[in-house]
Amino acid sequence: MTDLKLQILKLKPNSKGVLIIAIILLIVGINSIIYFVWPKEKEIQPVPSATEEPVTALAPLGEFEIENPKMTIPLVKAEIPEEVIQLTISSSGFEPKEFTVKSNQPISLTLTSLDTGTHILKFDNPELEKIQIAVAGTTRGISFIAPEVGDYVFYCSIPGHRETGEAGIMHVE
Ligand SMILES: [Cu+2]
Repeated sequence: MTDLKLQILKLKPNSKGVLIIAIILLIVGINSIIYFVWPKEKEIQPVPSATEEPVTALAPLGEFEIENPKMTIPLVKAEIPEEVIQLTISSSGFEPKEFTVKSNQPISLTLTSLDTGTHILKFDNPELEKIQIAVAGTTRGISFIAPEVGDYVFYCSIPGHRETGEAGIMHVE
């Protein structure tokens, strides 16, 4: 009997010890999860936004950034694809003065100046403020997504040019 009591007495501190060890292991385990897993998730989160690539579309003049259309370098007129809407400009105005495109489709415009003066094609609509082609005896182009259905007035922004007839209308249908 005394031997059994001694054994129980010996056991009790042992089982307490096991419980304490188990609690310590549990705390260490939870801390490890918080330390190793949580910060990693936080580090991963900003990565996609930092490497986000601009959304592009394909137009007759090639790939372009939808949110940031840019005027091309000077182009060789003979190499411009057929699907491109080609305008000319001189002191007597744009030619053609009107053209039609389809809404929400990628389109390309080129502008060729027939004289040596500078001409800059711009649109009245603030939605199209990024669409500009500046030429001086050259041909340049720009690609963009055609806006909603409607008529959009374009003009030459060199002072005095609009007043002498350098203006036209882009019909979007
Ligand atoms: Cu002009």
